[in-house]
Order: sequence, then structure tokens, then C-alpha cells
Amino acid sequence: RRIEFGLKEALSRNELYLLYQPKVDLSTGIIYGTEALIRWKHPLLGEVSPTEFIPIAEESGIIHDIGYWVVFEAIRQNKIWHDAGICIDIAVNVSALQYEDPFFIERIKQTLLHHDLDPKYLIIEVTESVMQNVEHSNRVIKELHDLGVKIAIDDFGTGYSSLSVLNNVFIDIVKIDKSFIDGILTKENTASLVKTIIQMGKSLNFHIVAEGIETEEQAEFLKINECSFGQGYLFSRPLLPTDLPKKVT
Ligand code: G
Ligand code: G
Ligand code: MN
Ligand code: NA
Repeated sequence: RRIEFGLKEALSRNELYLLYQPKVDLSTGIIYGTEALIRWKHPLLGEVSPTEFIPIAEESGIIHDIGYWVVFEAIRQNKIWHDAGICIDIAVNVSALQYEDPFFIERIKQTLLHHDLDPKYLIIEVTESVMQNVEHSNRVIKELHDLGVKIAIDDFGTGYSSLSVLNNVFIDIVKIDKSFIDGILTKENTASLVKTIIQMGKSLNFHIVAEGIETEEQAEFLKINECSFGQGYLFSRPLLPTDLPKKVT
């Protein structure tokens, strides 16, 4: 599949769009936010997964344009919900390359101002790989924090530096990777590990979000073990923006 052909044009041809997956408070089931997830409907190939095209976008450098579009579109949509009385937060995935961009912070700031959205409603999700350049990443995280934006560590536990990543006072949220949630009911080790991450999060003042919850039993386990927030097909698949209000009310 030669998807590199067309990715450059995908933006201008409006082939990219965002779905929004709800995040819920596990104790009440209330939706308090969403995560924006990019989708590409290729005119000939149909839906192409971001796991396929994001790496290509990164190699070609087009990730910067795509990334700014995602930030703009997600903030725009979240503001529409706010204006409709749905005051939820919005999380955006950011790749390591965007993080290196010297204009990244300023563009986020300008986009928030443009749409008149309070920065506290925006969450930037970064993976542990972003944190490899410790000095740089700490500076960017501090600048995002000063702007009032929140920072989440995505796919927590799958990288090589999980613990040192948590040694940053400006990180607000830790998302436990789905691969761990998958094992909480079947693997004793995994269950202990997840419980420990939740307790560690509590003592370090992080919000912990469990990702990829698919069953009631998993949700129950997490609730009993004091995990506050969750996301997964059990609650909702990623939604078109028009479908979200029906879920919230
Ligand atoms: O939604 P889905 O499970 O198909 O996402 C697959 C992967 O693509 C996930 O790792 C997710 O973080 C990533 N992804 C989704 N949307 C974006 C985006 O806007 N930017 C970046 N960099 N990655 C994204
Ligand atoms: O890497 P990141 O965590 O940003 O990617 C989240 C991805 O996981 C999205 O592509 C989303 O579509 C997918 N996802 C979300 N919830 C579930 C779930 O319950 N089960 C499965 N299999 N995938 C999920
Ligand atoms: Mn994510
Ligand atoms: Na994740």
C-alpha cells in the first residue's frame, strides 16, 4: 500500500478527521473529557489506520502540519461543546517530533486564544519516548504547565524509562497502557503491577487513567483498587463529534 502518495494532499482534501473517545469517572460513569483520535479516509484505499500513516507522516515531516491541524480542530470542537454547556476536557496526542518544534508552545497558545478556550481544558498526551531528551522535554513540559495546559504520559509502562518519567512535578496524568489492563483479571503479576501504579500515582498526585477497558469486570477491579478514571470500548468507542452529546446527557 503506497500510502505515502496522498498523505501530503490528505489535509487540503479534507480526508483527515477526528473521532473523540470519552473518558469517564469510574465511580460515577460520568464523561469528563474526550481524547481526539485522528482518522484518514483515503479516496481509494478507504480508512487507513494512524498506526500506519503517523510513522510515514513523521518520516516525511508532514506530521507538523497534521499535528497543528489536530490541535486546531480538537480545540475548535471542544469549544463548540463548551458553548453548548458540555464543559469537558480535550486530550490530543502529540508525537516526539512536534515536541521538538520551537514554535510548538506558541502555536498551542495562539490556538487556545483564537478559540477562546481556557488552557486548563487542554491535555497534551506524550509517550515516554518523548522524554528521552530529558532536558528538552522537561523544558517543554514546564512551558506547557506555565501556559495552564495539562500533560499526560500516554501508554505508561511500555517504554524504557517509566519510573524516571514520573520524576517530573509538572506531569498531571498517567495513562496505564491497555496491554496491562488486558491482564488484570488473568495475571496475578499484572494485577499487582497495576495496583502498585495506581497507589504510586496517588502518592505522587497524578490522575491515573486506565486505558482499553473492555469489560465490566475490569472496570470493577479498577474501581475497587481506587483507579479514578477510565477509557475503553466498555464505555464508548471513539465517536463522531455529533454523537458525543447523546452520550453525555
Ligand atoms: O485510535 P487508534 O487506536 O487507531 O490510534 C492508533 C494510534 O495512533 C495510537 O497510538 C494513537 O495514540 C495514535 N494517534 C491517534 N491520533 C493521533 C494524532 O492525532 N497524532 C498522533 N501523533 N498520534 C495519534
Ligand atoms: O496510543 P493511544 O493510547 O493514544 O491510542 C489509543 C487507541 O486505543 C486508540 O486508537 C483507540 O481507538 C484504541 N482503543 C481505545 N479503547 C479501546 C479498547 O477498549 N479496546 C481496544 N482494542 N482499543 C481501544
Ligand atoms: Mn493517547
Ligand atoms: Na495509550
